[in-house]
Amino acid sequence: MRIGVREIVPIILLLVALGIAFAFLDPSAGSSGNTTPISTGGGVPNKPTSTRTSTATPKPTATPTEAPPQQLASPADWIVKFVSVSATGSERIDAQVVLPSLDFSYAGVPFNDMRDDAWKLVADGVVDLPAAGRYMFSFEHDGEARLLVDGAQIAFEPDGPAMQTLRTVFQHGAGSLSLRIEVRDVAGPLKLKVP
Ligand SMILES: [Ca+2]
Repeated sequence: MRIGVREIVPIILLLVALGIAFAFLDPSAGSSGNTTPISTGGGVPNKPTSTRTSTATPKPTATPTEAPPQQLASPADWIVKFVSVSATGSERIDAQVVLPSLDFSYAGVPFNDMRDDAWKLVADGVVDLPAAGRYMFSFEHDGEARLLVDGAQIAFEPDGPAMQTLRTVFQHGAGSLSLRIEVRDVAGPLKLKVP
């Protein structure tokens, strides 16, 4: 069977028509199409994609989590105890005083009836936190130092040859926070300062 021009021309026309129809019907071909209506149609499904990009920005939410900790406010009052510690570890409160700030420096004993390198300062304060978060607290000390929050020890620093800064960061909920600083005289002077 011979295929003549009369048969080929309708076939080509049919193929061209099918090709044009396919280009309009297939949305995936729209991006490659040059006609205006198709490129406009292709632009519409792009918008949800860009919306997803903006929706997928919980990064600002993640940034506050990594924000620097807040400086813990100092308690309005400190209850300071001078505590004798015996060789067996038993403790006796020799004096107690309420002070607005802490700045101590003792080359020897604070009272004559106490023994050198056998006593400690215990300072208690309460801070009311307006919000939960990460808080930073630091104090300077010479002597063996501990920091307790709500009765639990969260930081310890042994005695050193000079004044040191014990710095700690911790998480705490809103509300009342009990702070306790302990500095024990183990050798040399005892110093404590809360900036
Ligand atoms: Ca000492």
